[in-house]
Amino acid sequence: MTKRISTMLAAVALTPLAMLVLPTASASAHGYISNPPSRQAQCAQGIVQCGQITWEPQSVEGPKGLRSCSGGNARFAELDDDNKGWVATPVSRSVSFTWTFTAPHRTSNFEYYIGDRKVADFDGGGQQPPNGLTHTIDLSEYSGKQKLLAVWNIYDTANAFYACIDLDIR
Ligand SMILES: [Cu+2]
Repeated sequence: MTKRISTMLAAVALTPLAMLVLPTASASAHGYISNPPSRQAQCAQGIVQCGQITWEPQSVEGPKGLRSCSGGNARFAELDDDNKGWVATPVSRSVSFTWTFTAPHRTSNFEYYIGDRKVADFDGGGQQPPNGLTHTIDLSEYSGKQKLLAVWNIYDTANAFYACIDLDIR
């Protein structure tokens, strides 16, 4: 067999593998709020000791409409535990939230909740968000320790990504 033919055969042999790998890679391309550090960010940074979420803080994906920190994922259930020692970040009453995307999905909108109340909603226009996207929210009606839930609703799937951020509003 010539070298050229064997190279061609190797390329043919690799193609089905690449086709299997690529959709998986794009499906795992998600995001989370990195600053102030969300619960999954605190896991990833080793601020709090956690399980599987430590290695994939961008993967808290679940059906739209949930109001939980884990997005309904049993393997990330510890994110719902308010007594796990999350560090509440001291902030002033105007707070900027920065997203890290491992690759951006087209976006319906971003919602922010404290308790049952929606405190902010940003339209995504069906577009891919820029990495480092930052939303600034007025939280002057709140003070002290608060748990804020951020929801990233995806435009072209039934899913959303969830992140809880523990704040100490001063
Ligand atoms: Cu994704």
